[in-house]
Amino acid sequence: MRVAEAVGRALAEVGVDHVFGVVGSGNFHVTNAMVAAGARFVAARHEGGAATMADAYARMSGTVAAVSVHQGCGLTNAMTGLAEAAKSRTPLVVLAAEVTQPRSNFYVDQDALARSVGAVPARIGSADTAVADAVRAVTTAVRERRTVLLNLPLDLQGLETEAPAPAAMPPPVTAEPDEADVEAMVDALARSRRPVFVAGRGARGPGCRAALETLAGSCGALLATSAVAKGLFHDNPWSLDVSGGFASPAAAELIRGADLIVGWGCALNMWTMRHGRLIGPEATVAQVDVEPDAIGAHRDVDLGVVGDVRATAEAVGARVPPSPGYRSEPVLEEIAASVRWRDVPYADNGTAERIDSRTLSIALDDVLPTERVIAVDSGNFMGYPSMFLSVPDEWGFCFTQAFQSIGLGLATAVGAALAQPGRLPVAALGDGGALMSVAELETVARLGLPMLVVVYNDAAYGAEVHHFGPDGHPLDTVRFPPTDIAAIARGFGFEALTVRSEADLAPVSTWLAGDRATPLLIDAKVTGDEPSWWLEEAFRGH
Ligand SMILES: Cc1ncc(C[n+]2csc(CCOP(=O)(O)OP(=O)(O)O)c2C)c(N)n1
Ligand SMILES: [Mg+2]
Repeated sequence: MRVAEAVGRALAEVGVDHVFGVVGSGNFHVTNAMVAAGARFVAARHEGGAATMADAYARMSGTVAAVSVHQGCGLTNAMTGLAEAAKSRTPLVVLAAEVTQPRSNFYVDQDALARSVGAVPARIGSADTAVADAVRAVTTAVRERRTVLLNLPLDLQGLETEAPAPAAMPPPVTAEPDEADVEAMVDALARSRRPVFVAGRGARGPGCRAALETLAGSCGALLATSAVAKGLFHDNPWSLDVSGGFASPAAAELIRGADLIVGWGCALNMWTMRHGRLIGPEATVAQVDVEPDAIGAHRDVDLGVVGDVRATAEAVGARVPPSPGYRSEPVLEEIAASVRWRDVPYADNGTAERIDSRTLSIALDDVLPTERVIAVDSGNFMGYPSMFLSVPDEWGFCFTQAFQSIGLGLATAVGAALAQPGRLPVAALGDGGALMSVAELETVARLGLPMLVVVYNDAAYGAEVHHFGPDGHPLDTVRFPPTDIAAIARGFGFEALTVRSEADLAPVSTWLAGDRATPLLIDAKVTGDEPSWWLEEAFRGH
């Protein structure tokens, strides 16, 4: 068997069952070998799309995924999505063909590219070690939660190899917390009268939700998440939804009232903590993370516990003395009445030509089925779909914003849709991000995904308009003539609507009631005269 074939087969055999990519000569054989061994190949129309589809697939399935790209330019096209994945510690294996002759047109220093975005460079070193090298790349991706670039040198790909059966991956290791740290956390919780838990990406693992809810129930903690873990405590009556810039005024006030904030698998970064403004002057801050380097990386913490979220929550839960803590009847009532953004009164700023983004989002929240998975692009608009559309659990929200890139939302929705096929996938995009990634509309239509794409179209890079407009700067570089995105979508095979008022949304119900064999795009002409609340908040922080 040839090296390329042996590598592809080994990857599929150790469990990489989805591979996203754009196939060229250099990755043709390895990709086909994965397909022959049972993996599903998803053709994207741009490698940037492929990388983000794989990232979202891995996040929303809780597994590892692969990206397959051509040498050089295939990899450079994927780099923005790979930076996002690497920063988010998504387990990904990127199969990249590689030329080793510096005079080749395709030459680029692929190791340097990987390192520059925080991915781990790896390589098939020889025909003899090919399978072991491939399995090692998957092991690193899964065990260390890394994005691994596995280079496949072209001059090795055609060599013969024995292709031994791949070794099984070593079993996962649970990071048990230190006894003394558990004791310190028990003490901190026992002393606290108003604890708030903020759960992050590290709390999305098996059993974490139950362990945290049980512990929070014992010590009377209120529950919140970072944006990437939105949905984790969805139906818990003590849930404040997302902490940080996205939080509603009532949620922010309750978090600010905490005397102890515990980040569980959560960086407690400037977004989640509003540059520290959600931490009251008297509050103690604790953080639990499997990685020692993560503790205190974004802010000083009074107590750091190195350990797995579930193992730590269970160990602490076994000893913490029961207390009502922050939980009282008035707090429960306040959460029920005013934590959801859609319950916060607002003055609708819609016109005959344009719909208010809040009105649009609330109307969609009412009509869309509960079983949904929402992917959100970047921009001024992003808070509306993130906070006005509810999601059933942590598998219902995919937030690829670690690199703050626009243009990743649509591909995110594709990966999420494939990982959660029982749910309605919703891609919420700005017009800027939608047009940047427009090629993947073809992928959505070709795959027959039952997707709803909502474009919050203000004919502008609204984030920039609101950033610079108030200071009187010229805005011609960030404003655009109107674009008929509905017509563009029809060209790709979508059904499409132009929406200027709530009444224009009526056909959405008809589409939902049908077989959804054709995806639907809503080109919502939204008002663009006000910055969203979270953007204003973010500017204040800088
Ligand atoms: C790849 C990339 N390029 C540029 C930016 C800077 N940027 C941030 S938001 C934004 C505007 C996005 O416009 P749109 O998608 O229409 O959303 P809106 O802000 O109008 O709601 C831009 C250009 C970025 N974050 N990422
Ligand atoms: Mg816009």
